[in-house]
Amino acid sequence: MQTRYILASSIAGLAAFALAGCGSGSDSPAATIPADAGLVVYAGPGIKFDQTEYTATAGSNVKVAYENRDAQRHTLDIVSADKTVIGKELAVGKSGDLEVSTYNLPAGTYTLECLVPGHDAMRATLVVK
Ligand SMILES: [Cu+2]
Repeated sequence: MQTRYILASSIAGLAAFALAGCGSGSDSPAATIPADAGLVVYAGPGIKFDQTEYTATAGSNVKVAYENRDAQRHTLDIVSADKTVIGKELAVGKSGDLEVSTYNLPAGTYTLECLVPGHDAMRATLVVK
């Protein structure tokens, strides 16, 4: 499992390098974390996020990036204190997958959740201020 992860990471890294090198203006999905991301969350390795608490700056257009460091599918749902899912659910299917979306995030405390069945342990706190 660990070897597969390292191999997949190396291939993804090479692909990103090759894409950057050729400089084509393709509009394919983001291959790397955007420099202006207001929040970056990694899934795994294992059934967990990379941190138990995250912070972000409040705004109406906060860019959130979610990258998979695990071999299985994970989601990222931003849940407000009243249990409402904010905006789009991000989903990453395999190691190296990256999804990015923007969110309206007023100041407050949120929960980050992976809603894949059996992943109830994938919970983290997001403090937006
Ligand atoms: Cu998960």
